[in-house]
Amino acid sequence: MVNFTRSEDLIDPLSRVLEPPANETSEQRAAREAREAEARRVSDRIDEQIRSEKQANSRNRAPVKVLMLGQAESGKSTTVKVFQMSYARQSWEAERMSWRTVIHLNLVRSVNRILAVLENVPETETAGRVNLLRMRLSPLRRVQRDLEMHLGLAEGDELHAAADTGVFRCPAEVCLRSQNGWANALGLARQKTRGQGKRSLAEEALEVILMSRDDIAALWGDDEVRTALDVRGLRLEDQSGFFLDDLYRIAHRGYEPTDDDVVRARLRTVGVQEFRFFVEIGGEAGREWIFYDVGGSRSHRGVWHPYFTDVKAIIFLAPISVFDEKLEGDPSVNLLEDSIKLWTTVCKSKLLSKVQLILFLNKCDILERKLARGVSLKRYIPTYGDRKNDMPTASKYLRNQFLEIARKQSPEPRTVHCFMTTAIDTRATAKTLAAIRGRILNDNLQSAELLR
Ligand SMILES: Nc1nc2c(ncn2[C@@H]2O[C@H](COP(=O)(O)OP(=O)(O)OP(=O)(O)O)[C@@H](O)[C@H]2O)c(=O)[nH]1
Ligand SMILES: [Mg+2]
Repeated sequence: MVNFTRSEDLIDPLSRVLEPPANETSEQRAAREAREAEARRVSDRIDEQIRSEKQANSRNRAPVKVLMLGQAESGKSTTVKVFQMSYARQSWEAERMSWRTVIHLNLVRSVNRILAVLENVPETETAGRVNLLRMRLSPLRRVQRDLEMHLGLAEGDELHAAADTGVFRCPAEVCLRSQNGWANALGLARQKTRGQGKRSLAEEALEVILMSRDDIAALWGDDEVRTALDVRGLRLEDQSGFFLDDLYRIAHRGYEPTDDDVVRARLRTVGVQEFRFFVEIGGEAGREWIFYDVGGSRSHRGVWHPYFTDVKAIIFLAPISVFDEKLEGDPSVNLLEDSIKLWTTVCKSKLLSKVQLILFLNKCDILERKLARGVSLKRYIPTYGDRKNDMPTASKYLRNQFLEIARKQSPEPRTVHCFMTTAIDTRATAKTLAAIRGRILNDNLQSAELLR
């Protein structure tokens, strides 16, 4: 039994050992005190060492903050997805299924887009076939509406994800808001539209998609339809959220999105979305990375500014395949020009002059396909001159142009790490991110692209 009141009367054997001997001489006492002083010094040194190790550890463990910049559809969110897929596998796996409905909506949108583009095909045999399919596929218009509603969007709106949780209406568009990853935004919307004991709109939509599969296949598989789309400048294969080639795999009750499907799914970001991942593998396990993923369209750029301070690095994405495309809503602006202007602004900024700049010249796969089918770079970029219209020459030229802007416009000499990327190529992007991770962590500013 423990009796606390008697504890003072008891003599602990250890305190006896530690007491100085009763008949100690003055020399013995001096020697003992010297020993004790030395022991104290050693102990203080160890304490100090532990304290500074703790401090260093907490500095090392501070979250790494990265800002993703670039115009709309440049691949910012895609790059964040590949980071999550590579280093925060648990949250990636947990969120994967929430992309199913987005992918089904991406698919249905493609079909409705084809039908809309071919609305006024002149009276030919193809037009007859398309009109028949249009009639048979007309329920997909409602399916698109239902899926958009299921995801918290209004009819005809693009698919969006943005900061904070909830669905809100911003000028001319409805957006999904989530600060805590994709699943939260998408799952939240799903719960909202699911009644008690009823099938969700997404489940009902899938039934209609299943019934329409063969007609969708007939539409997409029709060579003359493809030609008509080509003539009208619609190359769906090069567009975001293209899943028509995977129709039978995706339009399936047991469908579970693969890593590649999630990376290729299109969900537009609005405002600034914050992603927090705890790295699960390697020596850096446990370290938190925070990505600020901004909405890239022009109307959303006003909210970027507060995120310019306090980040360790910026990953700027410029989709170099867009050299022959126009800005949505303002056909007077060439998309590559818009990207170059944005890059110039970022390079010029005094606020960002100390931040590591990483440049992804993205969508190289689409650029390569465009050049291979003869789309002329010179026609859109006269300064390209008579250089070869091939991938190695074009990528070198564009890379030099972007790096030259950084060299000329940066307020002080700085390093830019430049990579030619295809963000949807998950293996290659994971490799690039692995290289970048090390550089960001070590503040290693030495590289071949050192600009002085
Ligand atoms: N073919 C191809 N598609 C890409 C590449 N990078 C991204 N995409 C696709 O392009 C679409 C747009 O990518 P996002 O990552 O959503 O673009 P974003 O920069 O976040 O766009 P906002 O959120 O509107 O600012 C997605 O469907 C991606 O799968 C690429 O290198 N090649
Ligand atoms: Mg985005």
